[in-house]
Amino acid sequence: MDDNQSRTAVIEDGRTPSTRTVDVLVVGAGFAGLYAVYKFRQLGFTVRAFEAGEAIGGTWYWNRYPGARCDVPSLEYSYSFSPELEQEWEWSEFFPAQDEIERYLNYVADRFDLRRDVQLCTTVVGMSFDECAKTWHVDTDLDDKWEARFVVMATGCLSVPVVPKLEGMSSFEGKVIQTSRWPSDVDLDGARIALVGTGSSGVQITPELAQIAKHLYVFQRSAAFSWPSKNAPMDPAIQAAVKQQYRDVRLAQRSSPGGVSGFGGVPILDVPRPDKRILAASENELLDALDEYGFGACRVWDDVASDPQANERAVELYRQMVHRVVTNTDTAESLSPRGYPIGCKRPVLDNGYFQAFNRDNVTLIDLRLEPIERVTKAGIQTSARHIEIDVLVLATGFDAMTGALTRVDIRGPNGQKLRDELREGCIALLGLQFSGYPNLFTITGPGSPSVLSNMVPGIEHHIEWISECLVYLRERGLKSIESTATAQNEWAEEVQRAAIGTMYVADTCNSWYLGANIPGKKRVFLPYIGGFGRYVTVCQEVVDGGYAGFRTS
Ligand code: N01
Repeated sequence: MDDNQSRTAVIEDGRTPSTRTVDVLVVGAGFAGLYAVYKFRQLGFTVRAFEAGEAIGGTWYWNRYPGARCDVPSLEYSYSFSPELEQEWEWSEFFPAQDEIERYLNYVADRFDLRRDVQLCTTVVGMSFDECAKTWHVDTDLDDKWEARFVVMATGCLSVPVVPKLEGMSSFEGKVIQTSRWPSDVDLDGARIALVGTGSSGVQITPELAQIAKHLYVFQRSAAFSWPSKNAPMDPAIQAAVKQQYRDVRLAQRSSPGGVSGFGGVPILDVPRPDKRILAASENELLDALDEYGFGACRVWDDVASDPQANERAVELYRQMVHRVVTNTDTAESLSPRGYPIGCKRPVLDNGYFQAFNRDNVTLIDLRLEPIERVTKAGIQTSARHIEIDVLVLATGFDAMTGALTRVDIRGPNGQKLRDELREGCIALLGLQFSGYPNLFTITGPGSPSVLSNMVPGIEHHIEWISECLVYLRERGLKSIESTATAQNEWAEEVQRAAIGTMYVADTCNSWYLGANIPGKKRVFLPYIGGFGRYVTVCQEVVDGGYAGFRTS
């Protein structure tokens, strides 16, 4: 890179220049943004990360609601870039809770002196590409201006919350809290709480709120498929064994479908067995499976993931299990999923979700039977009754995978807006770069395995791929790289093709993977389901082919 100028232009002496310049500008300071700072700096690039939050951590800073927990084993949901870090950090549980992950990320930030290149409380609002200078002009909400040869959007897949438009909400005199913007200082002991939403966040928070609320009302639009997490305190022997073989663990992650090695002996979920077909099973076999596997009984059959009839039989098994656990028959019936298959939405892992409905202070409101009419100043009016509450908790999801990109006004060389193309269902080449937007990279963007795999190895892989690419450009005196429209379209077709035949795209499936929770968002399957290992191979082939599908200049 010819930019001696850009290496020195970050003014640290208190003067405020009109425009400040770095080689790589990173948006976000969660798992991805922090590693980006580390990696680009290590390679000699100047780097600056902007983070909207008051602290680092991304997802694990914002989602501090009671019960927030990762559904990937801690020993695998961790950085691999530093063998020393791997040895130093001790995980206390198999599935880490939010506060432990947040502590880990803060430890990493200090351990590698990352904070000096992270600017908190700063939202990137827009950017445009200067074709002549091959540079991005970036604006923040602080009105300062930055120039960067490269921009890396480390903005997360689930970072822009959806707030439902409930009539009368502004008149409510109690507290409204989103799970994804949970305040650190709220005390809900003895409160009457309404919870709207029963996806992963709603399911995780339910048993926690049940323990502290005077009364908890759970407003459910669709019943969730959730499985007991089987979380447990970390077994020190397992932790020590994994630490001894971390290099093998990491290699196995990068060649596995889901970015998880399976080392570490964590009992995750019961998995399909090639010899078991639910359509061939007798009623007695089904009952035996329920006795043996509980909620996992619906998952052990080989035909459930691909055959809609088999899937419906598995759903019926799941419903039977709900009725076994939940004592009130009407509540159990409402909590029994209907109308969409297992494997359509992200599986939820819980810690006592269904059991919470057996408590006297928990009531399920089935919105299919009793819709919300409006929020009042003292509570919620449904079609059947008025429910007085002190607090309204919204666990209503995210504008997934593209929301954080559409929120920023990103304009390419001809003034075209990325948000317009995303609305049309545009998918990035390898989930890494959009045609027409040179030198702009997305971490775990639409078209990457991302949310279908372990995010941390995915993030590390992307940042390493990008940094190798930047070094490639620097060594050849090249100033820009951009995916071609042809390669991008071919990849977008591959992403859709890979999902065909799965329950993710079944006619009856409406999920955030498909953008179905956002009115007007085009129905496109956004993540790549072909497997993380296969994806890593494809990315390497692109590099080996001299960045095949990309144009450099
Ligand atoms: O969001 P969701 P989430 N009125 O979209 C309901 C990750 N995550 O935050 O299904 C009434 O899944 C909506 O109803 P319906 C994980 O990848 C991981 O829970 O659309 N209800 C649904 O029940 C996860 O998949 C972890 O009918 C309304 C809920 O709100 C992803 O984040 C923990 C409504 C939204 O569920 C998103 O999970 C937490 C309305 N107007 C999150 N609008 C772990 O690692 C929406 N809903 C374990």
